[in-house]
Amino acid sequence: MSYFLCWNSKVALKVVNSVTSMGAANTNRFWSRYMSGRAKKLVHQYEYDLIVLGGGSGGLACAKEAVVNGAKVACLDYVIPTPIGTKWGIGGTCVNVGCIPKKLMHQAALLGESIHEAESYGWEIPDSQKIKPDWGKLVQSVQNHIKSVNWVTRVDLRDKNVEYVNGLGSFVDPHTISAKLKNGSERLLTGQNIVIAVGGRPRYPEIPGADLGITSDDLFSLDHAPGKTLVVGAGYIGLECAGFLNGLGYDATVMVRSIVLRGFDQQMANIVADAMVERGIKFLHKTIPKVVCRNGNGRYLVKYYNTETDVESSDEFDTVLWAIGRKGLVNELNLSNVNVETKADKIIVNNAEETNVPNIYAVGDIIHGRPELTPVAIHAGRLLARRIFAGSTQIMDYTDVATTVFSPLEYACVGMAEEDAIRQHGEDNIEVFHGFYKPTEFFVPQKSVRYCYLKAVALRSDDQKVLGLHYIGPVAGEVIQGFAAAVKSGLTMKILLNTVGIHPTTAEEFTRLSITKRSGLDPTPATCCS
Ligand code: FAD
Ligand code: NA7
Repeated sequence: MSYFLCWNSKVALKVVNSVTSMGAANTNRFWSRYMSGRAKKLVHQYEYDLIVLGGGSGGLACAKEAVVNGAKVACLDYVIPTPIGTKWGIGGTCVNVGCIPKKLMHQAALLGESIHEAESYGWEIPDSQKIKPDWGKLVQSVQNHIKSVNWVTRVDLRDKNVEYVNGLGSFVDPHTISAKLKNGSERLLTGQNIVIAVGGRPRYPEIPGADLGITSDDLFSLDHAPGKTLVVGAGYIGLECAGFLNGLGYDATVMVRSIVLRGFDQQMANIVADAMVERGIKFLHKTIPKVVCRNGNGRYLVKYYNTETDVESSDEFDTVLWAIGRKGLVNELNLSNVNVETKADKIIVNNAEETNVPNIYAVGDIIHGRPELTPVAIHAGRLLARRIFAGSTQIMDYTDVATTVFSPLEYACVGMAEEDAIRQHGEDNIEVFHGFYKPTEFFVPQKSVRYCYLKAVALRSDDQKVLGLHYIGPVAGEVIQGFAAAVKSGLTMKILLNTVGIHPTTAEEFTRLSITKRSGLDPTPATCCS
């Protein structure tokens, strides 16, 4: 019994209660099975019940939840500076160089648009044509917010009794972590359980002059205005960065290697790109960079190659931004000391986020084959802590995760892309309801409604279960979040079309979807209320 009493009292109580209600033979069988399995993980023969490597979205959520469930926890976080020396505080990618600064810059760009729209609504704005953003001031405001979040995060960890170690963690053995501290010294920590939540960092291409470009890790704290910018990569991050740079008044070009927004519904992806072109963002399709070099005038000359036409061209830019995907930070972990299996710079886990080594787990961007999103990392981290320390059996459900691309005209979706639904169920078994729509607030300033479009991908069977919802338009994330809960609850077209809308909103358009693609009818409405 003393074996059990030394760990988390809540778990101990549950186990002891269930054991005392068994017969003797069953009890012995229970002990041996339990000891060789989960209970073994909770013995206090190490300094910590849990060591978390990485103080980002997933790591912090897991560490804090573990403490709530009685564990003694240390969380290591360390940021390796970018090639141009940018570094940041605790909180990980989302807070420092991801979602948060991105959303703030997106908002700054939208506000610029709103200033001009405001005139048409009667606001008197002196010299509105001369309005331009102050990049330095914007960066300062964004960084001030980030610093305040860093500070609150540290206080929160202290209040919750998570020991924060500002050190780069690597494995010595499955229960021992070496932390390389800022002053160059090393500290060894031992833990019963280890969670790897080290996330990823942007990739650089393997071309001459790649080091002359920056990445999203540098952009949000750049000490000078980016000017004319080439964004290489047409994924989520590339489009978002090009979008807000253009909105802030900088010339932006997106270089697309193959397709735009791989992994997303391609009809929607192309509408997003068309809407960006309408705003003046340039796209170099089927193009790859060859070399970047410094020009005498302080700008960068980029030579690039069109893989379809075999034509090589070049142009000068003030900034080259690599947005060609992210690499999991496995190299620094010394995984060879513990033989944790990896694939393409990511860690392989099963559906319970367990690696092939029994006491080592992984969550967040570092795991292979899962969405790289903050709420995914947070939810998975929390559930993992509950499974390790509170006897929970709930596993993370990675299906129907909603997301938003914060392109100038935003795109949000939940569930399946149309092409994936067709691939999985066959074209004859899928019904796609779609429509263009006209946001009321776009009429007065005569904003383009050309690309405001939405669709529902459903099964064609009787109840027409909704497989995916896709929306391009204002405040897309806010629109889709609630529908995501409905999709997760088994939404059907019948329920959706029986839902009374809120007028006048853009979200209500989902409740008015009446035209199917199969019908061939024109999905363009005559008025805002048709
Ligand atoms: P991270 O947040 O990356 O945290 C890992 C931490 O571990 C980092 O602090 C890292 O420095 C540290 N670390 C690494 N190695 C070690 C080590 N060996 N020892 C100690 N510490 C280590 N997601 C959304 O949901 N919505 C968005 O709008 C969104 N926008 C994004 C915009 C951009 C530009 C980027 C880059 C990402 C965006 N994301 C967005 C993705 C989101 O930021 C990530 O999915 C999320 O941060 C992943 O969390 P994580 O805990 O797995 O890793
Ligand atoms: P993504 O979504 O992987 O997109 C990377 C983009 O970069 C994509 O368009 C790629 O084209 C392109 N790419 C990749 N390698 C190269 C090279 N070498 N040269 C030119 N273009 C290249 O990554 P993101 O960084 O946008 O987003 C990652 C996640 O972070 C995202 O899921 C969010 O959740 C947050 P391809 O389609 O492969 O031809």
